[in-house]
Amino acid sequence: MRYVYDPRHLLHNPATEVQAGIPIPMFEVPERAESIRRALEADDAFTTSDPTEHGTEPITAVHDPGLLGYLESAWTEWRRQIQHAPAIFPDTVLHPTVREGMGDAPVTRSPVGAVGRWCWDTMTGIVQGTYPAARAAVDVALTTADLILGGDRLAYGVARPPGHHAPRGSFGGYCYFNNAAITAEYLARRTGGRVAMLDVDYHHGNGTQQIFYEREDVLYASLHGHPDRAFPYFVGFAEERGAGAGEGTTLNIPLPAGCDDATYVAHLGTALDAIGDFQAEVVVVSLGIDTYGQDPICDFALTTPAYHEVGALVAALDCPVVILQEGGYFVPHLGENVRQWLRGALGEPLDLTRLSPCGPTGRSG
Ligand code: OKP
Ligand code: ZN
Repeated sequence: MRYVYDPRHLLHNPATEVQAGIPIPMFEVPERAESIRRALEADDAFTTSDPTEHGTEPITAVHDPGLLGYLESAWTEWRRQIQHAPAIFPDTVLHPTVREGMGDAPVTRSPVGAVGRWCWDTMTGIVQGTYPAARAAVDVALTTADLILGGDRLAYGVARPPGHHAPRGSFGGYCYFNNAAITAEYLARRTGGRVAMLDVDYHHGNGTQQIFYEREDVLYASLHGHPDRAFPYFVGFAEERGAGAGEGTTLNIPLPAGCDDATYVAHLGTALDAIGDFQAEVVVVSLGIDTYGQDPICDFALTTPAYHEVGALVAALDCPVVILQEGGYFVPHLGENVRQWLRGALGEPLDLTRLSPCGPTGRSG
């Protein structure tokens, strides 16, 4: 299997995120993608490819051009006025009720106001290298799609920063551009056919759901921690099934805490049946490994063999598959779990010999 990797992800490295008002070390760290790269490099079943530049057109096919423009100039504008803050975070967010009944807010000239206009949480900081890294992640994703358009049946992209929380017109949830949604739109246009998206990250991909909510030709199916208890809290309920022409093309499967391998695979069957019935030209997988039992910020109980099985079940759809990285925060086993998922998809045997035993947190390296 070919996979696409770009070292520019290393440029995106905010030191902290703010959770429940408390600044803590960032969970979404550069070492995540490095751990994946190393695991794949050490296995002959995988060969690396460099991304190619795809420009901004595929991004604005999905996102508000204002979001692209903001992210492009955010660091320079912030630095011009604010020298003491190491990363850009909002302190005042454009909550929808603030201007209820009063129309849109004028464009703000304040860099602190601007980030509150485009960002909806306190966990998605911007540093100098965030924009080039986020652009590189989109190129990684689109180049992975190109491998499929060129005839490969399976291809994987080490997309970092991740993307599935970014809606059309804002960013959040460690995500800036929605790599998977941009890729699905690109594939829909190139093939002229239907695209199915399977989101197996622990978190609901609210951005992807929002972008395709009214689309008949793009199916979004997600298994995730129930939003009653899990980020992103406000989206991802089973009752959300799409709207307008897209009625029935959104499938949410929210799951309880402690979800184990057997429970997960049983529910995956529901999503795979829907994807099979949809008769897509291509499947785009948002691959999160934060469903892992040792993940430091999530509450599922999956083990490594489950990833191998899930990869095999997705490949059994017998449809070309673009696999793009989203989350996964237990860094010591992240690369190995991704490798097993992809080996399952390839029909290669499960290989647990490279999983080192290690401590209880994702921070140990
Ligand atoms: C990105 B991806 C809320 C904590 C949630 C942000 C999680 C972003 C996950 N109290 N933190 O889907 O893995
Ligand atoms: Zn996640």
